[in-house]
Amino acid sequence: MAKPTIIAIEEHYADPELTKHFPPGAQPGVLGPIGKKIQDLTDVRIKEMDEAGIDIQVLSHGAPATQRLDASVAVDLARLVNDRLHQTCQAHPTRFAGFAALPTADPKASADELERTVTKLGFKGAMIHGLSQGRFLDEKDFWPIFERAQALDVPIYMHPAAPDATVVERYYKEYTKSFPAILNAGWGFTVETATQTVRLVLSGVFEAYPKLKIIVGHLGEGIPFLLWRIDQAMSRPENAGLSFRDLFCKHFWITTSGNFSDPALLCSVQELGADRILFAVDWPFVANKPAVEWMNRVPLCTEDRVKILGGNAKRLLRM
Ligand code: GRE
Ligand code: ZN
Repeated sequence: MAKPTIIAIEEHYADPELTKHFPPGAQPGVLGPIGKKIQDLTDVRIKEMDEAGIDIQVLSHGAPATQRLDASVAVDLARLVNDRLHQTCQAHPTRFAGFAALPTADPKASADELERTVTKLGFKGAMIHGLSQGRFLDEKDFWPIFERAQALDVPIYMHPAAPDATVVERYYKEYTKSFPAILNAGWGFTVETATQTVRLVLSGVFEAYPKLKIIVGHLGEGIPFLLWRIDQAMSRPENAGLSFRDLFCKHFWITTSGNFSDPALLCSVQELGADRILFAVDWPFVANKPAVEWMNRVPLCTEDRVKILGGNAKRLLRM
């Protein structure tokens, strides 16, 4: 059988024009060996893609991108950063595609920037990282972004970012020194993004925008495993109201980023179906090769494996 096309869709880069606006320590990935890789857009990146057999990376800025910046800075900066990402994609059109950074402090400007990057630059959607200046995405002020995403028929990728400072203080501080990853990949990212997911479903945004598409990484941030219990506790079917499971399964796509677990994948396939699962690595925080090697031995039929590796991305992102 011919090698299936492999498209990885949560693959980060860092633009120095943006990272210089981060407070020190706000992005775990800009220092050290990972920092070197995340800023590389050609050499190590393409070499490591080739070594693993990854054909295309859909590039997104690393967390927290423009989510913690004031509108006075973020609107122009997002435009600049997206234009620079577009240049990278144009230099390697067979290897890279892009997700936009949005200046969420200004929701209307974010909707306009989403439209500009999709219609003029060929971007595949946008990625939003955690809270926007402390505010949850389900607040109605942000709905113009979802309205435009639906109109353009592109997904919004809800990526984690570090928990709010009050959460760090109350829930994690005793362990952050010995286990800094408790704030990100180890636990904090998961809780943060699962919470945003639950809030989004409860908010009514999917009733308002019935064709809205949302992507979450890390095999759904635990939601597939917990779906029965969440649905049992919070659905309101008695008056034709919310069915949590129906809304989640209708509006969400999940990726394999940084979570190469057979039991978690099989649970996700059972809840959402193989059409809703897309391959991602989370490079450079996670290595490419183990991700592809894992996919090559997952206990799924070839047809499903090929869909997850690239077929579903081709359809969802129109590639
Ligand atoms: C990320 O995906 O953005 C990320 C971090 C820090 C640690 C792990 C990780 O920013 O996946
Ligand atoms: Zn990531």
